[in-house]
Amino acid sequence: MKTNRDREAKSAFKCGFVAVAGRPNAGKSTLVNRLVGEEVAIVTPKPQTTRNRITGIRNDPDTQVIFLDTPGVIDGARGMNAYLMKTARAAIADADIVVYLLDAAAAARRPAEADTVDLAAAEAIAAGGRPALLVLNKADLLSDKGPLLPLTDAWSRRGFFKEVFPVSAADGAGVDDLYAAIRSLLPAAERLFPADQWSDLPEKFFVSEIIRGELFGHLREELPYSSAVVVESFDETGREEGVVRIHATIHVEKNSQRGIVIGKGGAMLKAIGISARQAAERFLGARVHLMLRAAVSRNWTRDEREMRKLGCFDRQE
Ligand SMILES: Nc1nc2c(ncn2[C@@H]2O[C@H](COP(=O)(O)OP(=O)(O)OP(=O)(O)O)[C@@H](O)[C@H]2O)c(=O)[nH]1
Ligand SMILES: [Mg+2]
Repeated sequence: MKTNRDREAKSAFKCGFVAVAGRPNAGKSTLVNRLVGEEVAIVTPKPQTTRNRITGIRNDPDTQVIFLDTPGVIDGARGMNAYLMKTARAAIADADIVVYLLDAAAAARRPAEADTVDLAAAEAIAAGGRPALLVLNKADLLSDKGPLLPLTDAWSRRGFFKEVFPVSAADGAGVDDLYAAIRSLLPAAERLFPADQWSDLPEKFFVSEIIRGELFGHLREELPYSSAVVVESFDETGREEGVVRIHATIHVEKNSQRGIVIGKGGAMLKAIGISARQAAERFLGARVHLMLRAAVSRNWTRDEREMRKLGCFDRQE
C-alpha cells in the first residue's frame, strides 16, 4: 500500500529535456559532462568538436534531467555547417528548457553588440517561448571578475533569458546554482529512463566518439574535421571473460590524408589505436581488442548521403 509520503514524492518528481547550446568552443560539452557526472561528450580545445546531439542523463532522487549537448551555433549554410546548425536547432525545439553558453572570457574582451551570432541565437531561442538561462562560462579565466557585471547587466536588460549565471564548467564553480535553477523550471513528470541510465546512446557510439577524440589529440589542424569514425563491429561475446572486440574505420576525404593518418610505417595509426584502446577500456570496464583502419571516402563532408553513412544524422530523422 502506498503511503501519503510516497504519493507526495511521486507528484513532486520532475523530469525534462534541457538543450545546451552556444557557439563552438563555449564549453557546452564540458558543462554537460559536469552536470551529468560522466564523460558523455568529447571535449577538445578546438571548435566544432561535437557533431551529434548527445544525451547525458542526470538522475537525482526527485529529478531526472536529460541534457542535450549540441554542435556549436555558427553562420554558414552549407555542408557540415548546415548540418551542425540543423542539429542544434532541432535539439532546442525539442527541449523544455534551453541553456545558452557564452565564453565569458572572450565576451569580456569585446563590446556586447559584437556578439551578433549570440544575439541572433538568443532572439531565436526567446521566440521559441521556452524558458532559457544564460551561462557566462569560463569565469575562472577572468582573474578580475569586474567584466562579469556589465556583461550580466547587458544580457539581463535584453530580456531573452530568465536568469544569468557566471559559471566555470571546468572547475565546477556556479554549476550547483545553475542546476538548482534548471530544476525549478522543469515540468512535473515521471522519469523517462531507468534511474541508473546516464545516456540513451549505445556504447558503440561512445567508442566511435572516443576514437574521434583521439584524432583531435594526434592530428593537426583541419584533419580531424575531415575525419569520421565508424564502428563496424562491436563483438561482446567475450564480455563475460572481460574482452570486447571492436573493428573501426577512420574515414578521411583524400588519399593524402589517409597517408597522414597511417603515418610512417603505420606509426600514427598505431599510436591513435593505443590511446583509443586504453580510453575504450576505461569506458567499457573490459579489455578491448581494437582493430583500426583508415579509408578514403572522397569529399564526404560535402555529400549529404555520405555524411549520413558516416554518422552525421539527426537522431529525430
Ligand atoms: N578555463 C576554462 N576552460 C573551459 C571551460 N569550459 C570549457 N573549457 C575549455 O574550452 C574548450 C572547449 O570546450 P568544449 O566543452 O569542447 O566546448 P564545446 O562548446 O562543446 O565545443 P564544440 O563542441 O566544438 O562546439 C576545451 O579546451 C575546454 O577544456 C571553463 O569553464 N574554463
Ligand atoms: Mg562540444
